[in-house]
Amino acid sequence: MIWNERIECASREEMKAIQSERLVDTVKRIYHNIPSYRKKMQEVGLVPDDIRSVDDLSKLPFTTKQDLRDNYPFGMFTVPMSEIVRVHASSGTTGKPTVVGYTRKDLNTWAEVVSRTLCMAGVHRNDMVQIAYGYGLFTGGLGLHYGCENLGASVIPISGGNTQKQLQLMQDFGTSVIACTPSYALFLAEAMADAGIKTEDLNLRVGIFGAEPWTEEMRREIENKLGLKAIDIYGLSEVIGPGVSCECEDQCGMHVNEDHFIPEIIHPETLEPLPAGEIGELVFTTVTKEGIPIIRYRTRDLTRLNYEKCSCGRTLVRMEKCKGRSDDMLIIRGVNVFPSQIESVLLEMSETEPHYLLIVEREGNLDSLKLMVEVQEQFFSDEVKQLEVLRKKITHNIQSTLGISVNVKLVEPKTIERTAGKAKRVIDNRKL
Ligand code: DLL
Repeated sequence: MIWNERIECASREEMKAIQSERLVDTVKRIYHNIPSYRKKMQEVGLVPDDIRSVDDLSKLPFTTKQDLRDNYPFGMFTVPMSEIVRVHASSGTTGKPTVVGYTRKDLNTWAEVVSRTLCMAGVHRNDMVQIAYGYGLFTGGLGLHYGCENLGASVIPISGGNTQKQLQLMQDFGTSVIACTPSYALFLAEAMADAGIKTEDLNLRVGIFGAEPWTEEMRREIENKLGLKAIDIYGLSEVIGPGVSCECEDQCGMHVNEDHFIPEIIHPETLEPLPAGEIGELVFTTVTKEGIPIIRYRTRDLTRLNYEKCSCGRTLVRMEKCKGRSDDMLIIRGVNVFPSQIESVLLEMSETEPHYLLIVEREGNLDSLKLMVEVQEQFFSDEVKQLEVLRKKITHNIQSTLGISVNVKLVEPKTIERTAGKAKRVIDNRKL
């Protein structure tokens, strides 16, 4: 089923009843099949019968990326390998990748939640969807792929990169939906401008952008440059992949598919659950997965939840755009800095491009932050004085918004490395 009114517009009581029944079953399966999680429950004196409804969720121990690494590769799977029909893996910045496995039923669930999200975003069976997320171990490409097919749309499985080909197919095939990371969307826009292609030459209507944090300013920029509605889609491989949540056409928060994935917000340090509306770390419990069900997975993503009914009519809880991660937050001389805040400052200025790199160094005991940012072609002049004025302006704007001083270096357009996947925005050279 694609548009599922019974679930997407359920009352809170109805949703809690569905979640509770599924949670009780999941906890039993995990307890009996995953020794490491059973041990965690035993350590806090819990048995499966103690969990009777979602109200008991907060009694359960958390799961982290480290748990998946410690059980690498398949130690967290709850079914025999003969039941697993697909594996994906997420590359971490350190250590071994985290591996996840899907049964046939899991793949069906995944296709269903992705098609549900596409439907929310206004995609339909007459659309031509160009999937420029990477295909492979990353969940982006194949996750979107099967969701689109399930919806009945036409899929162009081009994968990431190969920008000229992307533009060619967009024109020749009349692509109406593009799915890729928001940073790649900007890169495509840049390549379009270089090739003299205008938005009117294309048939784009919707963009399904996710897999990395992006700001409202970036949304506006992408919408203007590509001539489409930019929709935020969220997910993580440990939970299922893309399709955990997604914005509807009203673009006011991402509806979580909470009949499958129960969200909670916790304080990232005390780990206590926070009341609805407060910003904290997002935690997910899957309640329908078979291959690798997961309990209270700490995503490290910072956001807040809104349980009010949406203007679109859906009651599925909404999560706000991610504010960054509890672990990519930089602390520069005591000030918490999110790369997205710097991005917002840059995007408010007409002279800069949204391509930047933050480099953190430690000299003695002092942290310093360097920002390399691309200047728009027309502002990049050989006149040192003009560039110095711009450099001072950026430094000032960041100082007044974030309260930190930053050493700004202006670079020519297109000198910061582009990727077809997730953009790397921070290099932290501190040995902390
Ligand atoms: O990035 C799955 C995905 C693919 C989502 C395509 C959306 C589109 P992982 O590689 O496991 O999975 O990375 C998950 O990426 O914990 C967030 O930090 C970040 N992330 C994903 N979507 C968003 C988003 C895929 N819309 C990690 N906004 C997550 C902000 C996002 N961050």
